[in-house]
Amino acid sequence: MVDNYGDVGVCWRLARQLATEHGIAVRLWIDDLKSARRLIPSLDPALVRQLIGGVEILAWIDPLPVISPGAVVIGAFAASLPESFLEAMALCVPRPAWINLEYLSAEDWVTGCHGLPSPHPRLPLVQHFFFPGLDVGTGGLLRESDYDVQRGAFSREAFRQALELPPEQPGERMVSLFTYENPALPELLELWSQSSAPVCCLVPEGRILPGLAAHLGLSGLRAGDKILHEALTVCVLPFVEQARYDALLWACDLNFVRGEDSFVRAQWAGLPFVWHIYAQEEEAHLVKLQAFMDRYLVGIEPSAARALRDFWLAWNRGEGVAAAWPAFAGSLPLLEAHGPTWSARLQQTGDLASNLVRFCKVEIE
Ligand code: TRH
Repeated sequence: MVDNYGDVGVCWRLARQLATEHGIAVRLWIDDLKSARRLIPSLDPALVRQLIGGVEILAWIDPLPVISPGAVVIGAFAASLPESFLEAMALCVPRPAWINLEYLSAEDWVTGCHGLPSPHPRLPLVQHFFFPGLDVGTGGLLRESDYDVQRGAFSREAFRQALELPPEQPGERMVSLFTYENPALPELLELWSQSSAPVCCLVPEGRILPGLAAHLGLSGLRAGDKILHEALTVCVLPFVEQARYDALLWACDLNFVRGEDSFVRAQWAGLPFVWHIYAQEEEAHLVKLQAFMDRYLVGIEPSAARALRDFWLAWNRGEGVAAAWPAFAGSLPLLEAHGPTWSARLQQTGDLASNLVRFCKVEIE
């Protein structure tokens, strides 16, 4: 992790779910406890071992302490396991199930690669690829079994009060902005400032604050700041514990999300969203972005589909955002209606943690 939280975010979410919903003893090795503390505020980065939320969290230090491997070993996001640990795995009887948990992609090849074995070149170990995904035949997406209960208990009014947000104005659109730095940000903010309907933009503390402050003519911004700029109100929110991030999505009419985990949570929220994908070399990410849009937009009225494609591409390229906004804003009611249909479709794949447990118990000998 380098000022990104997706990797630890997915691992922490999965670990908690395996522990609390499946009753599994989970050890989570993290190589950057300081960054992880942003999502897990009770974490003490000075401790090499601690128990939080039913999960044993261990500092991934070099050399790794001698420890007997669990029945299942998951290397997430291409993490290479230390040689000494692999050797300990090879000596286990029976040998642990060894999973390589991959990044999420909506590309077609994922279904064909999900579950494939990959023997270790030297040791008697076989690693299996486990791909999150959108379709039946992939590992699915992480979704807690009590998600609907949590959502049902959510009150937008209580959320506003807890954050001491200004009272809702008639016709106001509430937007969350959790995104990477973007040269198009000033353009979008200017558009919202000039819009006929008020826009309340909730920005979690993070890397876009300097750019945002510069646009607003301020030397800096911090959690709690509320700035009124014509029709736009910008409210800076504290970065909250991971389990509380969903509430921000539920509270808003439109969510800007990024990376992997917040992108998935926006889909469960079933509300219109804009995905800022994590940039890769040679624009490989744009292929992934297109693959997702192709799936997500099936069944949507063509003009709304076109509006979403244009706006998402403009946002990800960092240009043409103002030109693409009016049509996108106009299509939000259709996208709002589409959200629950999409979320229901995703649920047909089953949740990733349950799929993973079944895969380890049933499909790996
Ligand atoms: O932080 P990210 O950009 O993570 C990225 C991507 O996952 C990318 O694929 C990966 O390769 C790179 O990290 C290293 O975005 P993401 O995935 O949405 O993760 C953010 C996490 O932060 C997510 O779990 C939600 C959580 N979060 C909170 O816990 N509290 C908050 O207040 C906010 C705004 C987010």
